[in-house]
Amino acid sequence: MGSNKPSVVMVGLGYIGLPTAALIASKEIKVTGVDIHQHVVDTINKGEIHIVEPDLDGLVHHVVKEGYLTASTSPVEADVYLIAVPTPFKGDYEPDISYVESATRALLPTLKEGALVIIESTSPVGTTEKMQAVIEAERPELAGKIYMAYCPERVLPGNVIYELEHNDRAIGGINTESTEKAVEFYRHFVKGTLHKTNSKTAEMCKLVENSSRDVQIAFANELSMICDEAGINVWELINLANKHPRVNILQPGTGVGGHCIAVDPWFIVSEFPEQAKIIRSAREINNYKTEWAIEKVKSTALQFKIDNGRDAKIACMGLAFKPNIDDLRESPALQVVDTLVNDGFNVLAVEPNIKSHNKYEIYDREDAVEQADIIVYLVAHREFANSERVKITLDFCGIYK
Ligand code: SAJ
Repeated sequence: MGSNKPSVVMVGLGYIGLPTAALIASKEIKVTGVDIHQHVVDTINKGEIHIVEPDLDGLVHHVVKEGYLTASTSPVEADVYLIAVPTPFKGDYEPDISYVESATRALLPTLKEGALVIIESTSPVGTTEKMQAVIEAERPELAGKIYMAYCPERVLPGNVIYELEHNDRAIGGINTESTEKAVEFYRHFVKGTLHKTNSKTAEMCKLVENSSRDVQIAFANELSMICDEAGINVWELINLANKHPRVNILQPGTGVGGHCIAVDPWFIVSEFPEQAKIIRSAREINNYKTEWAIEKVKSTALQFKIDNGRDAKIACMGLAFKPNIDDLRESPALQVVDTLVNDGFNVLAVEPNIKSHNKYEIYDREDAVEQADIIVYLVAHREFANSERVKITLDFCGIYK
């Protein structure tokens, strides 16, 4: 790596790439951030940001002003290359690694002997070795002369800056030299413990972390539907069961949203369909929980109409994919509202973390409660805590636990 401060290229300036690039740059390491979107590059070069994440704006402003972070649409020569681009899935739940491959190909002209290439994007098992093969096919003279490793991010949206620096990391090289090189690099900016492994194990580790959470949430969601049939308060039940020293059940909700936990398990299922039975069921249960909630709201509204001779006004409390954030992407709560509205129900949307929405008028909490006939709690935002149980209430997220 030459001098003890390497030069760095970060490919992908999204929710992970930008905070990581900024954190590295804050250690007085020169970072070139690369993104295919010109407006992202322009925004960052002005010292501004294009995503919502606490404390990120100040950090980016500082490192751009000090000259440690610059953004560009194409990579430059560097000692270390990091890849943090999206890996979505295709329609049939098959992982799509085309962005990782394009990012790898974009590096090809600038790669030199001794460079270290690290993939951080969530990836199916074997991706790092596949990208090694891509590099060696296009630049055969570099075969065996560059280092490659996989190191997944595991930060929680909303707490990214802190977790980037303090979480432990699993670092897996294509060989032990690569692992060592990558560990040496992360030591510049990570305070958590750096655990050494191989690339395939590190790739699987990321998928397993999110699948584990998905399976645990599915257990809670399954319990909530069983308890509804049995006439048992699931929140009280879980609270009591968790008094056992070796039981720790998570919380049921409207379903599992966000762009990680609802996606990553499919990478395992699609590669290992015969073996991944619990992982697949968990995905299905968590998706079904949202459908189940929608049916509950609809049948309650239809009963209201039978009893009162008019359509119910339904206050939907929360649109975000989890409590106390403003992120509506892949949100089960939004799916409930979208379906109810599409099916002709009369909905008042409440989301204290956003001011406006392109499709829905956002109601003030008190106004919605006053106007509504049915109140549906979809996300346990702190603003909804201690709400009184008035009118007809459906609680999918434990407001009244
Ligand atoms: N949820 C429940 N019940 C629970 C906990 C969560 O229904 O008891 C729901 C949430 O409401 C939300 C979804 O699950 O809809 C996911 O929320 P989350 O807070 O569990 O996770 P994310 O998606 O914000 O972030 C996860 C984290 N992974 C793990 O905790 C194993 C984070 O550390 C990862 O870095 C991130 O995915 C990622 O980028 O992969």
